[in-house]
Amino acid sequence: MAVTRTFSIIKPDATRRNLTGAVTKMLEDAGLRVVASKRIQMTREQAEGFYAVHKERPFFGELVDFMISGPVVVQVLEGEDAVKRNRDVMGATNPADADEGTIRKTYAESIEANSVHGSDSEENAKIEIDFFFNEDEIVG
Ligand code: RTP
Ligand code: MG
Repeated sequence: MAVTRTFSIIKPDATRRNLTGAVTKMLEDAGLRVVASKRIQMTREQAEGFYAVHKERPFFGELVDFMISGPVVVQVLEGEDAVKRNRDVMGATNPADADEGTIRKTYAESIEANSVHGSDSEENAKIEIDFFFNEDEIVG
Protein backbone atom coordinates (compact mmCIF):
# COMPACT_ATOMS: atom_id res chain seq x y z
CA MET A 1 0.00 0.00 0.00
CA ALA A 2 1.43 3.38 -1.04
CA VAL A 3 2.11 6.25 1.35
CA THR A 4 -0.32 9.03 0.43
CA ARG A 5 -1.59 12.30 1.87
CA THR A 6 -4.93 13.51 3.12
CA PHE A 7 -6.26 16.78 4.49
CA SER A 8 -7.75 17.17 7.98
CA ILE A 9 -9.45 19.96 9.93
CA ILE A 10 -9.83 19.96 13.71
CA LYS A 11 -13.10 21.88 13.89
CA PRO A 12 -14.11 24.75 16.24
CA ASP A 13 -16.03 22.52 18.68
CA ALA A 14 -12.78 20.61 19.32
CA THR A 15 -10.39 23.60 19.52
CA ARG A 16 -12.86 25.31 21.90
CA ARG A 17 -12.66 22.31 24.27
CA ASN A 18 -8.84 22.21 24.03
CA LEU A 19 -8.89 18.86 22.20
CA THR A 20 -6.29 19.63 19.51
CA GLY A 21 -3.73 17.36 21.15
CA ALA A 22 -6.20 14.60 21.99
CA VAL A 23 -7.55 14.48 18.42
CA THR A 24 -4.05 14.62 16.94
CA LYS A 25 -2.99 11.72 19.21
CA MET A 26 -5.84 9.60 17.82
CA LEU A 27 -4.74 10.45 14.26
CA GLU A 28 -1.13 9.55 15.08
CA ASP A 29 -2.14 6.34 16.86
CA ALA A 30 -4.04 5.38 13.69
CA GLY A 31 -0.77 5.46 11.73
CA LEU A 32 -0.98 8.96 10.32
CA ARG A 33 1.87 11.48 10.51
CA VAL A 34 1.21 15.24 10.74
CA VAL A 35 3.44 16.69 7.98
CA ALA A 36 1.89 20.19 8.08
CA SER A 37 -0.26 21.96 10.65
CA LYS A 38 -1.51 25.46 11.36
CA ARG A 39 -4.15 27.03 13.57
CA ILE A 40 -6.22 29.59 11.68
CA GLN A 41 -9.41 31.58 11.95
CA MET A 42 -11.21 30.84 8.68
CA THR A 43 -12.89 33.75 6.93
CA ARG A 44 -16.47 33.39 5.71
CA GLU A 45 -15.13 33.49 2.13
CA GLN A 46 -12.68 30.65 2.84
CA ALA A 47 -15.36 28.50 4.50
CA GLU A 48 -17.83 29.10 1.66
CA GLY A 49 -15.15 28.25 -0.90
CA PHE A 50 -13.98 25.16 0.94
CA TYR A 51 -17.53 23.78 1.29
CA ALA A 52 -18.72 24.95 -2.17
CA VAL A 53 -19.71 21.34 -3.03
CA HIS A 54 -22.37 21.59 -0.29
CA LYS A 55 -23.70 24.99 -1.49
CA GLU A 56 -27.16 23.63 -2.33
CA ARG A 57 -27.51 21.54 0.85
CA PRO A 58 -29.95 22.81 3.50
CA PHE A 59 -27.23 22.84 6.17
CA PHE A 60 -24.74 24.95 4.14
CA GLY A 61 -25.37 28.28 5.92
CA GLU A 62 -25.20 26.76 9.39
CA LEU A 63 -22.10 24.77 8.47
CA VAL A 64 -20.27 27.92 7.31
CA ASP A 65 -21.35 29.80 10.47
CA PHE A 66 -20.07 26.90 12.59
CA MET A 67 -16.74 26.62 10.78
CA ILE A 68 -15.98 30.33 11.37
CA SER A 69 -17.25 30.31 14.99
CA GLY A 70 -13.72 29.78 16.33
CA PRO A 71 -10.23 28.70 15.33
CA VAL A 72 -9.57 25.49 13.42
CA VAL A 73 -6.38 23.48 12.93
CA VAL A 74 -5.74 22.52 9.33
CA GLN A 75 -3.37 19.60 8.82
CA VAL A 76 -1.81 17.50 6.11
CA LEU A 77 -1.58 13.84 7.16
CA GLU A 78 0.65 11.23 5.57
CA GLY A 79 0.40 7.47 5.84
CA GLU A 80 -0.42 4.25 4.05
CA ASP A 81 -3.79 4.69 2.33
CA ALA A 82 -4.14 7.99 4.23
CA VAL A 83 -7.61 8.99 2.99
CA LYS A 84 -9.28 5.75 4.11
CA ARG A 85 -7.17 5.42 7.26
CA ASN A 86 -8.27 8.91 8.33
CA ARG A 87 -11.95 8.34 7.43
CA ASP A 88 -11.87 5.12 9.47
CA VAL A 89 -10.51 6.79 12.62
CA MET A 90 -12.87 9.79 12.19
CA GLY A 91 -16.01 7.64 12.24
CA ALA A 92 -19.45 8.37 10.77
CA THR A 93 -20.54 11.99 10.15
CA ASN A 94 -23.22 11.69 12.84
CA PRO A 95 -21.56 10.69 16.14
CA ALA A 96 -24.70 8.69 17.02
CA ASP A 97 -23.77 6.35 14.14
CA ALA A 98 -20.00 6.32 14.74
CA ASP A 99 -18.16 3.20 15.91
CA GLU A 100 -16.56 2.98 19.36
CA GLY A 101 -12.98 4.18 19.39
CA THR A 102 -13.44 6.72 16.60
CA ILE A 103 -12.77 10.44 17.03
CA ARG A 104 -16.38 11.40 16.43
CA LYS A 105 -17.77 8.79 18.82
CA THR A 106 -15.30 9.96 21.47
CA TYR A 107 -15.50 13.73 21.04
CA ALA A 108 -18.19 14.97 18.60
CA GLU A 109 -21.09 16.99 19.99
CA SER A 110 -23.52 16.66 17.06
CA ILE A 111 -23.78 15.87 13.34
CA GLU A 112 -22.57 19.41 12.64
CA ALA A 113 -20.14 19.97 15.53
CA ASN A 114 -18.41 16.70 14.74
CA SER A 115 -14.83 17.65 15.67
CA VAL A 116 -13.02 16.72 12.45
CA HIS A 117 -13.08 16.96 8.68
CA GLY A 118 -11.25 14.54 6.41
CA SER A 119 -10.95 14.42 2.63
CA ASP A 120 -13.19 11.79 1.00
CA SER A 121 -10.91 10.92 -1.96
CA GLU A 122 -7.29 11.34 -3.04
CA GLU A 123 -8.42 13.76 -5.73
CA ASN A 124 -10.22 15.96 -3.18
CA ALA A 125 -7.30 15.63 -0.76
CA LYS A 126 -5.00 17.28 -3.32
CA ILE A 127 -7.51 20.10 -3.93
CA GLU A 128 -8.10 20.66 -0.20
CA ILE A 129 -4.35 20.60 0.66
CA ASP A 130 -3.72 23.19 -2.08
CA PHE A 131 -6.56 25.32 -0.69
CA PHE A 132 -4.71 25.87 2.62
CA PHE A 133 -1.01 25.01 2.13
CA ASN A 134 1.93 25.83 -0.07
CA GLU A 135 4.17 22.86 -0.86
CA ASP A 136 7.04 24.42 1.15
CA GLU A 137 4.88 24.30 4.31
CA ILE A 138 4.62 20.49 4.06
CA VAL A 139 7.60 18.58 5.47
CA GLY A 140 7.36 14.82 5.10
P1 RTP B 1 -16.39 16.07 6.45
O1 RTP B 1 -16.60 16.46 5.01
O2 RTP B 1 -16.49 17.24 7.40
O3 RTP B 1 -15.18 15.26 6.68
O4 RTP B 1 -17.58 15.13 6.93
P2 RTP B 1 -18.38 14.07 6.12
O5 RTP B 1 -17.77 13.81 4.79
O6 RTP B 1 -18.58 12.95 7.07
O7 RTP B 1 -19.76 14.84 5.93
P3 RTP B 1 -20.33 15.65 4.67
O8 RTP B 1 -21.56 14.97 4.20
O9 RTP B 1 -19.24 15.94 3.69
O10 RTP B 1 -20.77 17.00 5.37
C1 RTP B 1 -19.82 18.00 5.67
C2 RTP B 1 -20.06 18.51 7.07
O11 RTP B 1 -21.32 19.18 7.11
C3 RTP B 1 -21.90 19.02 8.39
N1 RTP B 1 -23.21 18.40 8.24
N2 RTP B 1 -24.28 18.85 8.84
N3 RTP B 1 -26.93 19.23 9.75
C4 RTP B 1 -26.66 18.21 8.93
O12 RTP B 1 -27.51 17.44 8.55
C5 RTP B 1 -25.29 18.05 8.47
N4 RTP B 1 -24.86 17.11 7.64
C6 RTP B 1 -23.54 17.34 7.49
C7 RTP B 1 -20.97 18.17 9.22
O13 RTP B 1 -20.12 19.04 9.97
C8 RTP B 1 -20.18 17.43 8.16
O14 RTP B 1 -18.95 17.00 8.67
MG1 MG C 1 -17.27 15.34 3.34
